[in-house]
Amino acid sequence: MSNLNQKDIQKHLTTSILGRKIICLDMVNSTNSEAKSRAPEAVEGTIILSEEQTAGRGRHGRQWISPKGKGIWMSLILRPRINAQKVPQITQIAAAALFLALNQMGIKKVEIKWPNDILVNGRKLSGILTEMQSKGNAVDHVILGIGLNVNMNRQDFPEDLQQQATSLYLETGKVWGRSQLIAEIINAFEPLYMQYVKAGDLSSTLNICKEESAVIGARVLLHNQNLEQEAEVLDLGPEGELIVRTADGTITSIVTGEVSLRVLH
Ligand code: BTX
Repeated sequence: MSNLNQKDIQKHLTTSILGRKIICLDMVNSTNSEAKSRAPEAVEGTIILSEEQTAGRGRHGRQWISPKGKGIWMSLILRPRINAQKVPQITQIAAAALFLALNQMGIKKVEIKWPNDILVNGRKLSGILTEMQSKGNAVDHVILGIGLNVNMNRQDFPEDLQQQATSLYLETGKVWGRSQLIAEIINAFEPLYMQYVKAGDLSSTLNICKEESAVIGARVLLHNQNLEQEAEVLDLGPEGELIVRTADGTITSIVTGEVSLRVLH
């Protein structure tokens, strides 16, 4: 599998702002950390990719397995003029874009597991990590990190993940080129992102996140720090928040942030 380069990715790009500059590296600890340190000098839409991450991160300090050449480990540097409270929705926009891009590439049975995972056949194919730098309420920049398992086989995952995680190779039996896929993700992301940051319009994203949800209608276990609670997921609210009914019948909404959830069967 040849290394990623800017030219091959840009060949497939139809965007006007995102992806004008694409930096392809061999090895970093985390593309999100790399993007954060390059952010002060970077133009909006700069993309950092690495063949390998030695300390890829998920949410709450969790690890993201990122073996060499086998996946898409990328971070976008964004400068939305929005309030800090509006940033979690960028994760939902990325989830909708991933759904569209995978669909476009012919991948079926893709579902969005609120707030930041993409499942195929119930297994995790991709995860999103959105981080930001703000001064008070004003956002300076957002780093949108996306990890997508492309050509990993079972043994590339540690044993405890082998049943929960998947890759495009494992789902389709075919080895995938990464450049077009990267471009399709960015192509799908840009219009949804622009609608949101320019017009405050999240409706297209929400339609996709609702229709393709892995959790709406499901019973889930919510974890919030040390608290665990069972709930039924009813819907997504207008800001992409999760609307749940807890065991005592109370209906509440949960904003992306501290909460993780597991679907109960
Ligand atoms: P998350 O906290 O929702 O998921 C992390 C959990 O997912 C881990 O605890 C583990 O159970 C499982 N996991 C770890 N690696 C993989 C994998 N390769 N495939 C499937 N499941 C896995 C999800 O966080 C957000 C991940 C974002 C990763 C991108 S990669 C580019 C950017 N740089 C960086 O450091 N992180 C982001």
